[in-house]
Formats: sequence, C-alpha cells, structure tokens
Amino acid sequence: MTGPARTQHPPLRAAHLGLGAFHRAHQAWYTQQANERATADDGWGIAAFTGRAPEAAELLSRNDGVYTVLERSAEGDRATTVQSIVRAVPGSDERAWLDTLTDPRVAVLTVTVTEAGYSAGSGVPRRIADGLVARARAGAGPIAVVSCDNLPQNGRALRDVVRKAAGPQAVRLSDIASFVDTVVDRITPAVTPADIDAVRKLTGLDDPSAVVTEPFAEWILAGEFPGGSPDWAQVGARFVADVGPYEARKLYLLNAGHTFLAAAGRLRGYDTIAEAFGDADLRADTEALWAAQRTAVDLPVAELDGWLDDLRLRFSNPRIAHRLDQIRRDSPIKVALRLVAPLRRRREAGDAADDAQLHAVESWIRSLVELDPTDPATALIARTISALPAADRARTVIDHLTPEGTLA
Ligand code: CS2
Repeated sequence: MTGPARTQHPPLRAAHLGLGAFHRAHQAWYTQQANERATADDGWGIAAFTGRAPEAAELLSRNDGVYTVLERSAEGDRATTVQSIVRAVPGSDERAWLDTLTDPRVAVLTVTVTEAGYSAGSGVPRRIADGLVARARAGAGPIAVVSCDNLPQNGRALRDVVRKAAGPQAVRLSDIASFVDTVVDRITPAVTPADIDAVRKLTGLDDPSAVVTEPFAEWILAGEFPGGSPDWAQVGARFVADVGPYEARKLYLLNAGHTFLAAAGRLRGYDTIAEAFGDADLRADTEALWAAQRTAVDLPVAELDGWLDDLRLRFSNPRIAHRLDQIRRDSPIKVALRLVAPLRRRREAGDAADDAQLHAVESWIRSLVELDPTDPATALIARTISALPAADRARTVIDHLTPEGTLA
C-alpha cells in the first residue's frame, strides 16, 4: 500500500520553514484549496524545509510530497488530499535552502518554527537571514516572509531577529523582504500511530505523513506580498490592515486557555484538552480566565461571543486528542505571552489583577514544581522557581518573566 497519488503539479513558487503537522494542516492545506480554484499554471507549489530533523521530509518525499489531511469533527472524519508541497527537504540541506530562496520564481516564504524559534540561539533567524541576503545578492526580486507562529506582531518579531542575525548585511533585506503579520489557527495535535490507522481505515491508503486536525481553520494576514501570493483570500483567509485584535483574541483566549488547562489539567491527571475542559471546576476556571482576558480584545461583543461559543465546541471535541504534554512544551514563553502580558496590561491600566489570571499563573507554577518537565527550558525555570519561597513565586513570575520566557 502507498499514500495518495499526485495528479497536480503546481509550479514551485513558495518556500516554507518548519515542515511539521501544523504546516501540513494549515498553510499547505490553504494553498491546496487555492490551487484547486486556480488554473494549473496559476497554482503555487511549496518547497517545505524541516526545522532540523530530516524524518518528516524523508517520509513525505517517499510519496512525492502528497499526503492526507483528516478533518475530525465530533460527528465524523473527512479525508482530503494535499498536493501543494512539491518538494520536502531536510533543514540540514543548506544548498537546497539557498537555491530555493535565490530562485526568482519563489515569492513567498512561510515560517512555523514555534515561539522558541525566534531566539537567536535557535539558529532560525540566521538561516532566514542567510537565505534572504543570498537572495538580495542574486537579484532574485522581492519576497514576502510570513510568520505563522503564536507571537504578538509575529512578522515584526521575525523581521527584528532576522535583521539582527544579518548584522551589517541587514540593509539589503529592507529592499527585498516584506515581513507579514499573521494570526493562524487550527488545533493540530502531534500525529500518532492510531491516526495513521484511522486514515488507512477511511481511505485504504498507507500514509505516514497524514495529519489529523479539527475542521476549524483561520488565517488573518496584514502586510505586502510584492511578488504575489496564492489566492488564500478566496478560500477563507482574511487580509486586514492590523491583526492586533485577532492576535489578542487568539493569544489571550485560545492559547491562554490551552496553557492553563495544560498545567491545571495535568495536575489533576488528565491527558487531553477535551478531558480537562470536561472537568466542571477547570471549565469554570477557564471561563473566568476568558471573562478577565477578553477585556483586552478590541472586537465587537457579539463577534467575540460567537467566536467563544465556537471555541468551547473546539475545546470539547472528543475526537481530537490534543495532549496536554504537547502544549506544556516551552511553557515559559507561552506563559509570558499568554498570561503575564495581559496581567501586566491590566496593571498598567490601573486595574487590579483578576483572580482567574492569578490562578492560571499559580497553576503553572504548581505544574513546574510538581510535574516532570517537558523540555530543558522548562526544567531550568522550574529549578529556579522551586528554590524561591512559595509566597514569592507568583510575584516573581509576574514581575520578572521576560517575553523570551526567562527570569530577568
Ligand atoms: C497550543 C497551540 O501548543 C500550544 O501551545 O496552544 O499550538 C494551539 O493549538 C494553536 O495555536 C491552535 O491554532
């Protein structure tokens, strides 16, 4: 048995950095939907690079880049085939990276490297800077760089770290690279062997690159695409002047809810978001957190109410096993951006901290002290915080946690 077959050959016009489940379920999926509405020549093919590990690229290459997206609702499964990735490349292949970014046909670079990828130490800013500087030297024309990670003003954040990594060459970037801010949303758990079995049962195909995701998808973008882009707007993406309100909605409600439930839910012995959100106490705490944090979201009340109603259904989807331990990864950065930033905003506005926000931070601190760490950054901060007197911990986090997830 093999995976799904290729029937479309969109020309290579985009690159991606961070080939993982989320890219396959989001940007590549949107591009596929747009390609299906375009003429064959107008399609966009993506050269997708992994972060570091080669496996995802190797597996996908074995099936010529083609894979299955399984959209899983409470009611059932729906499988579609994605063919927009025309090359899957290990991130270690520097030659291919530079060849792709200096290709004048390539006009868009999307990026999913997680919050931690934006630190200089991750190596990501340098790789992007190298690619863009080479592009400027080659005279290959302008390119849009589209950050798709959960950071405030993610395009601007990426631009700043890339410029820094480019050093004296940074001036070259202003002429060719347009950094686009986006809000991306689609809950996509890490793929498990059971998911691959489910795809096999539904489609009869053996597809190790398949990805399981929720039916909901959202993409909001602000910025310039000087060399054009796939017609994502035609398939539901929204181009706006400022992503700010949507970004606050996503980070302070969805992501903050995740980070709270990951800590508090794990402490109660749950494994997934749906289980944790099904616990009456945790559900009430999450609702209280949302009530406190929605005051920072500048959108019409009815629009926000409707979005939150959807979010409750999304968090309750019993067929999406979104593991709390996956969300607990890199939690210091996530807590800084999702919980501490809105707490500080409130303080700056002269308002008292809300109990639900404090409770969320305290739950995270308890999870650090009581649970096994998921990654080195979390282990480090857990050691520091555990050494403090219990009464000082929350204040230290609220006053001193930096946006990079370290204690200043
Ligand atoms: C999650 C996000 O892992 C996490 O921290 O909060 O990955 C979340 O699932 C996505 O942002 C949903 O779009």
